[in-house]
Amino acid sequence: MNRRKFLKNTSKVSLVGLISPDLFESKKNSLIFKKDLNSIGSISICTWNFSHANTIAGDELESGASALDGAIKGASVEESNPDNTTVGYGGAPDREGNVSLDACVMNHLGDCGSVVAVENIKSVAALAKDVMEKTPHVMLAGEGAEEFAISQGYKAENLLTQSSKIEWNKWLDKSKYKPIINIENHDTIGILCMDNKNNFSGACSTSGLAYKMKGRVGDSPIIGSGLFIDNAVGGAVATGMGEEVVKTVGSFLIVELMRQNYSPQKACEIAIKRIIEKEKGKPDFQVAYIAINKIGEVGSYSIHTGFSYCLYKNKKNKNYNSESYFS
Ligand code: SD4
Repeated sequence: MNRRKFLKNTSKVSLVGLISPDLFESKKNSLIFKKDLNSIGSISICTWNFSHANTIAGDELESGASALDGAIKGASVEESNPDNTTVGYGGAPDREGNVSLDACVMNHLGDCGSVVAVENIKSVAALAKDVMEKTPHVMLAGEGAEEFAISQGYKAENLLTQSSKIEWNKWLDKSKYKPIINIENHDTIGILCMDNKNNFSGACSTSGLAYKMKGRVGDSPIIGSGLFIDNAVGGAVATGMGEEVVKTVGSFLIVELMRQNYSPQKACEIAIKRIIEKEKGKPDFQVAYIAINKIGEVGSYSIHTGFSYCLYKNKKNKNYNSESYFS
């Protein structure tokens, strides 16, 4: 990021409460960086208490990996985790018992890739990167995405674990279609990384709603909704009820707010309030966002309590409870 340009932009609005005093000081009406951007170091932030995934991503960045490779490495931990029933292998299936996955990635150049409703391939964040880098397209869906994966050497495997099958069979007893994401049933991994060149990338990977309609796709693979990166500003990623994130283009909104010098925290709060205003009441679904800006500040906010995120900074990972609109 061009430092002069950033400072010029930041001086256009009142900065009270928006920009961290740790990083800037005010001298003769102009803002001076207290720190060099290089001293910020590698940062990884991810949804939920995926400490292992976030530590793997952070360590990867520390060893010199690009932000994109760090984010994909982190996402792949949860994609391979059979106990995470909202991502990858072991993800809850649709109503008919098919596990179908959605993912996207976006890099510091503003390039992006996405795969939707993919079956039998677990590493969908990496697959989204391959769509971005090896095809002239942004998004591949369903069988086409799976065929592309096989052509790239990905292994086809059954993603329905025994325990996910048991849970699905229990659901089939009543098979009540209530497509809702609340605090108990979501665990999508959204991860934002800043590497040692101060470049950003992100990844978002999910199996979506448990027992969804066949073909249903949420926000997670939709650039601007589930994830958005602008290297001059920062990035944001979402988890929760995807339909509501799509309707408000949440991640793009947050990045645009940060462009106007709102802090990541404030930007996440405004994006959540946008959903609440639209709902005119207390929604029974959960949505949560995390965000990071160019100077390494992070934010997170959710509709309801229960959301947490991991932050890897200075070679250490920590899990934090997010603030929420309703307590
Ligand atoms: C979706 N946003 O498909 C995803 C689900 C999610 O944790 O975040 N689950 O709507």
